[in-house]
Amino acid sequence: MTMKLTTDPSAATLLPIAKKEGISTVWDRHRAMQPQCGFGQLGVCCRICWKGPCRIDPFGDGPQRGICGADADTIVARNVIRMIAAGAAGHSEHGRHVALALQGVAEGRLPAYQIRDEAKLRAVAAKLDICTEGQDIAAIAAAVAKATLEDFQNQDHDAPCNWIEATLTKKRLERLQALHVLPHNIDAVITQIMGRTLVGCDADPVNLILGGIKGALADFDGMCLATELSDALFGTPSPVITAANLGVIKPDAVNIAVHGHNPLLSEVVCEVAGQMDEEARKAGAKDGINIVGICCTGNEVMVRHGIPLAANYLSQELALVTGAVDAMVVDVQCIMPSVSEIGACFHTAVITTMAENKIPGATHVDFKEETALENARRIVATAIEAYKRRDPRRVNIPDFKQTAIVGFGVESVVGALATLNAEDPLQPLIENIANGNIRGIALFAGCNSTQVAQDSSFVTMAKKLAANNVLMLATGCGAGSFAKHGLMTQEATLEYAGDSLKAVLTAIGTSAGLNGPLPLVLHMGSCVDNSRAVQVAVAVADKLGVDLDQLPLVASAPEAMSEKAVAIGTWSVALGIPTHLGTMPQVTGSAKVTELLTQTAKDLLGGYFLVELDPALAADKLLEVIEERRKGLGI
Ligand code: BF8
Ligand code: SF4
Repeated sequence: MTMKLTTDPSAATLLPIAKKEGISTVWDRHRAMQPQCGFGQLGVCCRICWKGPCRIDPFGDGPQRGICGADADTIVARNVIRMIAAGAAGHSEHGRHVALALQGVAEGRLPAYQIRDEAKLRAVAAKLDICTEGQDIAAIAAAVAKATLEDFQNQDHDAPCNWIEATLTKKRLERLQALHVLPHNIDAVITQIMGRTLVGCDADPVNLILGGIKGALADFDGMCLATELSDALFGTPSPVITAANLGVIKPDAVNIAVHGHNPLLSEVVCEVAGQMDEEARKAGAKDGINIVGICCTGNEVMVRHGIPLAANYLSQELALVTGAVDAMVVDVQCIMPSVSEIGACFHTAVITTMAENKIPGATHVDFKEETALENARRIVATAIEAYKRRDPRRVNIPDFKQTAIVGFGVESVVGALATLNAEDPLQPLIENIANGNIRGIALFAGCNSTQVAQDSSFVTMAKKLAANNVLMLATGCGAGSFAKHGLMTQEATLEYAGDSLKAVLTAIGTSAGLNGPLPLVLHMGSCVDNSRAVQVAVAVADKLGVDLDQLPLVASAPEAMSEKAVAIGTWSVALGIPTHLGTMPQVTGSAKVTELLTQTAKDLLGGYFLVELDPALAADKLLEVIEERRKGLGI
């Protein structure tokens, strides 16, 4: 029974315990929600004005238009682009936060932060065409922050955002410009989507979807700047060996779970926890303080500092059911509101930290960059206090954790390749793609969803693609899935990679000093770090003199659920990447919108959505796409 809900062995162990304790989880609520609304699933329900709600009869017997006259195509298109706007808002707000922090550091206002990677900041400045000669690091930080914040302020419609312009291939920029979908200002583009989808505005599904694509590209811009500026502030990831799954929670430590997305808070919590370790020991925790990660905040601190990952999205509640998490500190996004109630069943302090993200029943510590150290100390002290109330009889930590080698940013991938060819690091990768040792590259991204047994589609697809010699990158909860299931290990490469892929990963890993192959799937970071994968692809495309839609590159979100995934998937398509979805997108009530996204997009952009719920078939289809692309390149 439980194995149908999740394939994560630690989650399967804890579900019966949750049941015994009378705790309802995401899977119980999913069951209680059945049958789910068919109109919503098709995207044909409109709640945009109070004459509604309206819904279109998909069988053609009932209403074919809403009260205002909107048909299924208009309603579906409006709904989906509002999802894109929400996703873009989430990512870019995160990015803005990081950019403002960089500006604060440049002005000497934020003692909790510094530029940890000056080389990265200089590289970013060069990328943005900012002259750094004779400038000190604070001046460079100020200039980079200014150029970044322009992406939220520029009012010239013809001048694309700085980051997107600095990031994509020339051909891609021209193609997007010709379609008028290059964003000039992230905030403005999101606002336009909200404005044009009001009652009585844009009703043309094609025009609406193009507006959505622009919003998705604004999302991409926000992700690029969030990733790169976080690297400058907190360090650029490099390979590190760590562990994943609920077994990383320690019985004799004060366990603090950092959960959400924005590293501004979690970085300081990690630092302060080190300073307060002795206090935890005095409180009786002989292993001191143990920080563990959940969701993308977890991925951020994992790839930068090797902090172990306890859970991806669907098992966040189960971290609390272990009875051994003393504090769950949350910032923004993907935090189930149920965590405060479950925390209250135990001794756990659930602490919200962002003024615009509170949860009833949680303790709120108003986190500000200016007072970050003080805020973090309060959070850690609260965790130590909670630890004293922990009931050891209710502790159930599943004995499951897997080793994970993580931290593959662009720099570390290029660095590893440079050990084979220092003059021309990309050459070994390109050569192996050209000669077919690597058939193609797949980027796994996105969430867990209760529509799929947790992690099962990720793992099934990855094993099949690996056997067919596809190089795999991962971010977000996809990366969490692979880490928890042992696919970010050298052993996994030896066990699952096809012979030629195995040989390439072994050659790179050995020459890079890993004493064996690179892991089977390379962990690039959180969801905003999907931008890292694009950078690798752009570098390869530029070197080959082709555009992204010619590369044997595919993306997949086999268990997607969030509006952020809708935004990411859409920019992936806009960049020319065939993008697989393993959960049903809520657009099928409009044949026109479905056709636009799965077929017309191919002509317009080169990328398109490919929907396949069966993971084994999905892998086959992606392999076909890869072979088709190879043929196009004549390799
Ligand atoms: O940004 S993969 S469930 S945690 S939305 Fe959320 Fe989806 Fe996880 Fe990270 Ni991304
Ligand atoms: Fe109905 Fe039109 Fe109002 Fe939507 S905008 S709820 S379709 S009347």
